[in-house]
Amino acid sequence: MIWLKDSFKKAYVEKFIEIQGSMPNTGTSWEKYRALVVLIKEKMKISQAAESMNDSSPDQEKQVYYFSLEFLIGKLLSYYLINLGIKDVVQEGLEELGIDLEDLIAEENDAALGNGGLGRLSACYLDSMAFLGIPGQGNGIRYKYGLFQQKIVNGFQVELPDNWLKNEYPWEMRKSDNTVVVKFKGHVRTESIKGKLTFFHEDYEPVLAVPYDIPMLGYGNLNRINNLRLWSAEPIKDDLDWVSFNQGDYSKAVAYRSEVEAISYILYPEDSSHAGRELRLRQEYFFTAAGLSTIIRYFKKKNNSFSGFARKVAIHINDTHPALCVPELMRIFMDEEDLGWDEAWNITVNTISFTNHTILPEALEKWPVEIMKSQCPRIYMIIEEIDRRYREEMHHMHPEKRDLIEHTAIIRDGQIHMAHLAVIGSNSVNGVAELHTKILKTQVLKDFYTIYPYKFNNKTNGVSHRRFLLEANPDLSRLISESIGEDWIRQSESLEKLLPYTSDTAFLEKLADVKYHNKCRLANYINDKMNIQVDPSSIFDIQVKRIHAYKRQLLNILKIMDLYNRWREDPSMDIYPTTFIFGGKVAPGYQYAKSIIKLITTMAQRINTDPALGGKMKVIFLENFNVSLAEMIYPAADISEQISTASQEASGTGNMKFMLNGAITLGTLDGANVEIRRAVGDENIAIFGLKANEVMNYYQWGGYKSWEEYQNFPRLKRVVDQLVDGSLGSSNEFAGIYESLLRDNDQYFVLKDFRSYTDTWQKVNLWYQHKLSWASSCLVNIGKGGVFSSDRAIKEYADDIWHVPYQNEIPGPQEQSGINQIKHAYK
Ligand code: 26V
Repeated sequence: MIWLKDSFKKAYVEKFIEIQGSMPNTGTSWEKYRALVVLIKEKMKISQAAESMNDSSPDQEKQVYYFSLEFLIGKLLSYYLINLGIKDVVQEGLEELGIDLEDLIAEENDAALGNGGLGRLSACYLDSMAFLGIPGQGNGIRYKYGLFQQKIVNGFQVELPDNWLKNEYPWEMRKSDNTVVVKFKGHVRTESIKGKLTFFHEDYEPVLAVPYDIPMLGYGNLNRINNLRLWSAEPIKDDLDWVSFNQGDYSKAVAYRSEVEAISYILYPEDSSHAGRELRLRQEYFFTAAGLSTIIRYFKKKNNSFSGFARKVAIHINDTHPALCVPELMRIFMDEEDLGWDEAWNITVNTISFTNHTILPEALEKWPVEIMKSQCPRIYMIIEEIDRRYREEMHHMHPEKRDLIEHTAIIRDGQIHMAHLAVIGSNSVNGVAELHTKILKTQVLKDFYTIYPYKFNNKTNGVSHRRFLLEANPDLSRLISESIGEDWIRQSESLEKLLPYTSDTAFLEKLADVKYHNKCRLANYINDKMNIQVDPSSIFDIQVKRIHAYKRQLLNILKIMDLYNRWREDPSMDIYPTTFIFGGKVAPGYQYAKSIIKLITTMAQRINTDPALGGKMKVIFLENFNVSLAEMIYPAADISEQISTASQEASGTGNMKFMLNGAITLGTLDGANVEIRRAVGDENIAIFGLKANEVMNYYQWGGYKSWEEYQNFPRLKRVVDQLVDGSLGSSNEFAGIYESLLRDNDQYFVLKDFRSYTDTWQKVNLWYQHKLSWASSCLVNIGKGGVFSSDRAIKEYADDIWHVPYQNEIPGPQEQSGINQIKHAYK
């Protein structure tokens, strides 16, 4: 190993000198970080180039393109060092140069080009595709500003811009040569040329789409480095000339420039309500059109007819945000490649597949016809034609079902229904957990399910167990590998080999030690950031996720208020000391959820400073929850709060990350919690509350009276009253919450589930005190967590939807070519 370390040191020092013109010890941490990234990136490029030289066969492998407006990738350096198998060597080598790798890792900005679960899922899926050797490329937007950074000031959320590109982002590579023009606005002129209707898009506004590629490197697989291609919008070079030539107006030139730059300026921070903003539509068309042009260009290099397109290309659309892929692909085939409608339509549908991620009606995308028509006139014409043909076909097949046609049409009441476009224009429609898929089939998309039953399928979400366990929890990973070997890193299901240890006291004690250590790490962080001491031997009861009414952070804080009331009444109450931890961002305009943060921080202030409690309870709101913080939080959790109103959380993925780190889920039977319960068994999870069918029956038929719950349970009445009776201060800050619960009849059944939630929490609290039984259940959760790896999910997508092969075997040490190759590169 010495040779490797020495050659790394030599290469690193040379690279540093080449970039900075000085020795590393004179540089800043940022400069040292950048030199390391550039060095690694170059080694990857060498291997990529070698790989493409091998790819001379005329028969191109099928490519998967994952279109998503969000990729929440987090930091890459430390993770890639692990994937390359060189973290230890690099760490030691740098240490000998007087450099602490941790300082360099700290320099990297989290790439936060996503809001939450949906964006992180796309990042996990790219990770697994690279690991499994699937040629899978991501396609998205290079937002200049990612998800806002959250500060808590006087207990309120304040948003700060996330200027993540301020210092340059050394992982990305600008590919100016692959720039394309995306056309907005203007008019379509139709002309019959040799008997064929031909369409000319004229007076359009040209927008340059410039791609930046970020390499996606999977564990031990340097042979397959995929790309995340992110597009940046720029005005055409001679924009002044262009605009003044066309419009003769200088102020228009200025307006043009800023309108163009707005497209990739910032990520929309809403993830649960569709506002129908023009700029958002421009973002959607922009990255869709740019991404498709890359696909077509690459395809044409290798093929001379489009007949085999769907066999060589799979395009996946992550939610409806890229659904304009359907009409845009049609446009390219017909207007640019001269295919007829029927052939173009066949290829389009056979190429595109679609994942739905939410049933919240307010999140379903609908675009006013007028906006679509003015921004994308040719696309609008094609959507109209798809709609017309769909209606005609349905009328032909089901002449008696006029309602069915109206319910499923794409254009209705002056709006374009993007989910309908996505379902009609794709060959596969999947939900993200069993329950969610069932709700899609029987409620939200039930009419489509009767028309196209064969399109519907379930793909339960998965998470990268290498990022959220191997990287995030090194102590647990070591303990696992020492006991069952390292297979689990490549084959997550091997974690099941841990199950025999559930009765091994010595092992369970080690497991508890690891957890304690991780809790100390988080406790230190809390102390450093907030100057609050929390006891690492207390229970860490954690809820981290976006703040939203349906996720019911409110239920959690009402539980804490109730506990605090009871403790003050009876200080001898037998409850094990607990630290309640929250984290998560709120969309800036979502006032209700902002008042939930204020309620949490108000209670935290009160409880944390109450000397009479003797530290039995602490409440922490961790600001700026992001991927890096998540990696510290999951390993430190005892209780994972997954308490959404049943039926509302499509899947959840935090639930899986907690589970893999040995936390016990306290949750409703919602999303993937249903499958987690099935995997671990009733005795290793704590389930409470209404079931999805009960909730949906109430929604459909009524019959719920939140007032009665309030009246009939004094402990509940007391906490609800405290929201407005002055106990929490004189302002009427929480009146909105109070009204949502009583006047608006508690849409998310917080009051209805309060009793079973607090009872179940109390049982969990008692259970924790039986250390061995608890640790044994934690271990069952880890052992059964393997099925929730994104490797499993991606294999299912590859088998059932994309029809692409993947590497499934565990290579022996000599076959781990990626690692061997990089070692070779360093020689
Ligand atoms: C919707 C909208 C509406 C317009 C404004 C911007 C915007 C941005 C994102 C979305 C999509 C929301 C859907 C979503 O995030 N679903 C979550 O997907 C996770 C991954 O499948 C899943 O685990 C969560 O349960 C689900 O809520």
